[in-house]
Amino acid sequence: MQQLITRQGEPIIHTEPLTISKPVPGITELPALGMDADSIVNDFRRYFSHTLGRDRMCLSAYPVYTSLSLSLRDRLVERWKNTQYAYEEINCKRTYYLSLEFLMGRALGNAMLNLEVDKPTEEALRKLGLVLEEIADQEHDAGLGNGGLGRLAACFLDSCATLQLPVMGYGIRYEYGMFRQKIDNGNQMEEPDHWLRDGNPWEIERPEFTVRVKFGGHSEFQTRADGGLRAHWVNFQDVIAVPYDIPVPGYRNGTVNTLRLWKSVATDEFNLSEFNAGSYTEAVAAKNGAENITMVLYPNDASENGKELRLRQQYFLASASLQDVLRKWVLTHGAHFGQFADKNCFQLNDTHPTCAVPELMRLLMDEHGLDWDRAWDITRRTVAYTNHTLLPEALERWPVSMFGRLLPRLLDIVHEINARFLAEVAQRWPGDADRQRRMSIIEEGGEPQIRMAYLAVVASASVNGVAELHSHLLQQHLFHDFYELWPDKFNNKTNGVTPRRWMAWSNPGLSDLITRTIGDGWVTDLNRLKKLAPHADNAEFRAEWRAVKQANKARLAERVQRDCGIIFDPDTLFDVQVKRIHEYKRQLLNVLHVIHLYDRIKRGDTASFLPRCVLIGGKAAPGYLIAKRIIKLVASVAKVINDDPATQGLLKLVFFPDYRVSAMEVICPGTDLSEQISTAGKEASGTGNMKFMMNGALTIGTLDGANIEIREEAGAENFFLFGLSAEEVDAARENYDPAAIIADDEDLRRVMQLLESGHFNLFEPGIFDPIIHAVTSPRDPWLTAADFRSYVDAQQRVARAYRDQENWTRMSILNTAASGKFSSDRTILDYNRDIWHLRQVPAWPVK
Ligand code: 26Q
Repeated sequence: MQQLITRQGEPIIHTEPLTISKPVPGITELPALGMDADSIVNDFRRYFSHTLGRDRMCLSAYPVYTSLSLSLRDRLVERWKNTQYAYEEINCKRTYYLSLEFLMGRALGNAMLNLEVDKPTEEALRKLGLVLEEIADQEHDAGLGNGGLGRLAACFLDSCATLQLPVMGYGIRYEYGMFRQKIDNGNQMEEPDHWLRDGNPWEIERPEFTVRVKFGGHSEFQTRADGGLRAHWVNFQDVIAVPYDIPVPGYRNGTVNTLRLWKSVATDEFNLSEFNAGSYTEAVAAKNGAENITMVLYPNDASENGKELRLRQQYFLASASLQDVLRKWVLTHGAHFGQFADKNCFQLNDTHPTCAVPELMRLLMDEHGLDWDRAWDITRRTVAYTNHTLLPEALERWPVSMFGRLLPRLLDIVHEINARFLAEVAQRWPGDADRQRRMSIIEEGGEPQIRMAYLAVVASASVNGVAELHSHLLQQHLFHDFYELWPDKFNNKTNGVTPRRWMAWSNPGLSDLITRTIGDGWVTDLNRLKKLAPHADNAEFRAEWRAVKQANKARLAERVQRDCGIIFDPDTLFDVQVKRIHEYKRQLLNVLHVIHLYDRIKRGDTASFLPRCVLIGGKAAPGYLIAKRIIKLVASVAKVINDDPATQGLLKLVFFPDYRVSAMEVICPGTDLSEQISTAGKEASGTGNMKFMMNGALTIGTLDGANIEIREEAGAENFFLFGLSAEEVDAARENYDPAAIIADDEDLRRVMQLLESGHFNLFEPGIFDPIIHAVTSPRDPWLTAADFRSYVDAQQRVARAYRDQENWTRMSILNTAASGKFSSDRTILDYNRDIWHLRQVPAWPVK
């Protein structure tokens, strides 16, 4: 990477904000804004005509979207201030959710719903002669995340605001979010997602809270008056972090919390030596080095290890956020840190922000003068860590050499943490050198590496997994040594999703029916959905439930026709798998089943054939070649099936391009069957599984992640279970023989023969060989062949069940009724009860 441009000690040119000498309360005094249609119309007109300067001839829809968004944002800002005043007034404890990803999706509909101006806004648009769907469709998804982990952070923010908890999100304002996926001849093509190009009406820049983040240089030590050492980070290069705030409204409760995203900017300083040497353009061009830190989201959902720019992003987020928190602390408490740990908590969303551990130590010691023991006590009491994966290839490690070059002072601190920790291990298990080696934060042997997960565990007051099985496996395998040392640190927090976006907003038909039946309390108390269960026996209610699903399927079918050019018949079973493309998630198993159905049709075995439409969607990491080949396979099989007259009315398959949050809002309500078919023990939780369940889809799934809890809640009779358990998976690997399994199973044999014959790739011979090889290899980690028979049998049970529409509808209702546990409100209340211990603080009313 380019050298960053500033050097310590060089002149600073206007980076310090101008301030007014004292507060001027009068400048914020305004009457409360009306929440009725006419007030919204007025504000809309002013923004459109005056602020944006558009006239009646304007035919572009984006300024219309912007004007409406700014009108609603004003109403959020009123409540935002009153929320912050309430928090400041009582000086409450706060939690900071640190995450490299916040997959927020669109904000307009969410603001309408949570502010309770959905009806007035629709009326306002009617008066203006505008159509909501068209305007809402203008908004670029805020795609600042890869998948589950990023969307979880977004659902958590919604729940925290709804529960009136003082929680703030800290993240990165990527210039380019998750790439847009185009499918060209079945191949994934990535296009940059320049989501900010047309402006983002939901963000407010706060240059007054700019901070500096240092990189490079080295440490020097000075003896303090008390004889201790004080470290100085010298010869660094620095980058400016500018915060942008995004309002996060709670559900109809006056609370608006904050998501603060950092953008990196070069300092205004120039490298004067280069400047004076006449290298003006080089000095200016070097700004790129600083500005590219927040340029682009890494599009891998399993870590792409060792990329220096990624480490820069991680430290940039951690340092800027901690400096921001400490600035606020010093403002009200001065240099007294005695209460700090009682008032602050940092929740790490996976290991990605784990630089926060040594950075908090550094700031407390080097900038605020605390000694090691006090700083360590504060760190260990304030930091908590959530793990999201067991896959060894996804565990973050940084080469000590790179870490030390970029963050020399932090490496000193990591070494010291490790030395003290290993002394503790030696105390507990004297002479157990192997255990010391196993548990060391620094992995030796070969290039020494920092194990970020171990650093997070050692420094945290709490370590949690994201579903019962996952947390259990963390304790028994990945962190077993640590669990023996500190059993009380470990706990489970089963994931959840917000029912506001995933039911109330995206499925208004179902929401209305539910509200008419059991009242509207379910939106913030999802366990009330249990009251739907008795209505499953009511034929009239079932008919209404079915009509809603039918309308949602019609909406999804329209979308499939628009985006894939294929006609889905809403009278068939809609069978859906949408998630990142990954071998462990086994989209391949799904395709093998579809090929099997096609084979049945071709050989005339259609006597009891249930017509179905299969939709598969998701993005592959750009460098994950086998995942991209799986997409190609789906597209190729789809082409053969959809073009073959024999499948007419029986079978369709599509690969749905550019799967994202706003697409899920249409897909989820229109789904009958939710595919959750990962190799057991590999999917930490899954959260799409929960969204489908709430919307009345039935699940076909393995005993993996939160599927286990979904089945427990729904009842085994309302869930299509198949496949090996996590324990059986481990045992099966011993002498796994896929060739024998294929030879013994006529259906699988015929499927593999079709694949091997090149039937789906007539003009591209050999392209699926890597896939065939993966399935037939005795070393296939995902045991695809092992679960094929059991999966096909479960799909047969699905088909039988679906043919009995009355009973299917019953099961659908019972799934929704049992989905209360999977509200992120429940998850957040669990985090708060066991880890954060925050008070719920109502916002000041808007008067
Ligand atoms: C790390 C380093 C470098 C580049 C990228 C990454 C990286 C980025 C994102 C690693 C992992 C992720 C995302 C992981 C993720 O989404 N995990 C999912 O988290 C969900 C929420 O807990 C779970 O439901 C899923 O089971 C889990 O796969």
